[in-house]
Amino acid sequence: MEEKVMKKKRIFSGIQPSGELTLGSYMGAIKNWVDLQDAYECLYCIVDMHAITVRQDPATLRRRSVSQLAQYIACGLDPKKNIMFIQSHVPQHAELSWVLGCYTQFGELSRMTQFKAKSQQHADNITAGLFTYPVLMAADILLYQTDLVPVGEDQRQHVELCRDIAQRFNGLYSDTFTLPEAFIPKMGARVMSLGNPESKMSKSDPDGCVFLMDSPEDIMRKFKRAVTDCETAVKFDKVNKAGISNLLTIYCAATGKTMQQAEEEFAGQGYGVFKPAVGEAVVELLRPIRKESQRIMQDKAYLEGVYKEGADHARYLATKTLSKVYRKVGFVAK
Ligand code: AQP
Repeated sequence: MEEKVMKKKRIFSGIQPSGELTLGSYMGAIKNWVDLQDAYECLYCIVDMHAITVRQDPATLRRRSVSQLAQYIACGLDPKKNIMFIQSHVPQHAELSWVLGCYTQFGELSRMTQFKAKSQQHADNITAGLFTYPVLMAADILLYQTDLVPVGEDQRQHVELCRDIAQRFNGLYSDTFTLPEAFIPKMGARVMSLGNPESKMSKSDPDGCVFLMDSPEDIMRKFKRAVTDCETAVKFDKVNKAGISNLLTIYCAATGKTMQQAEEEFAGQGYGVFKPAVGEAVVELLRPIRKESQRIMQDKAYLEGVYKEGADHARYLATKTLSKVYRKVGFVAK
């Protein structure tokens, strides 16, 4: 019997080089990217155009964009299997974003929780780019006819909006875009700040945040200082024990243990034993990533080859979708 060759489904995801990569972005996104790279055709992007929605120092942004690629590879993403590129190298992202912006309502964008949070955080610089960020994100995803978007919980709302925009466009002009689904991990979907377990671990909050490139000493210090509560039991209870629950989640995601196994392991032991144990698990998780990343960063020519080849491939795919969109909305062919 003839075997049917199934086309692999496609994945797109990206992270802004607006700061160093964090344990949150690793557990919420990159770890899953690595797990999915064999079963899917994957595009993993460094979304520098998103990063400038808040002020960046140009030299730092340039350096971070390249070191983020080195860290992606060090985390286990294989450039031979995945298309890895820098967003601004593929101008079709900006072009599709303009078109999709004309099919997105002001009211929809006003409801985005990330916009509300970031416009409070950057009250002196609330730009149109910050407001239309989700439209650019929709363009990133739809440009590649993406099936699956592996992201942390905080990005779910943006993926939902992307689906709404795609559905609206498809409804007006017949099927143009694949409708993407968010892929949110079971463990680590929302890693919380070590300093304030009520808020998300973010690269813009260095005190509560563990960076992939942190030294073992820094990691241990951050975990020993992590905010907990005045009880002693190591138990998962998100409402009453937010700090301990966060540390348990990090421990499970770092070691692959279940919540029950982790609770049993630390039963009867105080936080003085538990907190350093979580720190050590994270140190061991990140040790090879840090070492490999430092090694790859020495080879600038290799990194340049990866992002240039990635952008060539991405542009080829993106052009197909963009031409279709331009035709459908009524632009005259070149
Ligand atoms: N704390 C987190 N827990 C789980 N997943 C997380 N992600 C980020 N933080 C956590 C996921 O990682 C990807 C990073 O996306 P991003 O850097 O482009 O956007 P972000 O969510 O705005 O990142 P930060 O760290 O919060 O940046 P700042 O401080 O600049 O606002 C996404 O898939 C996200 O879900």
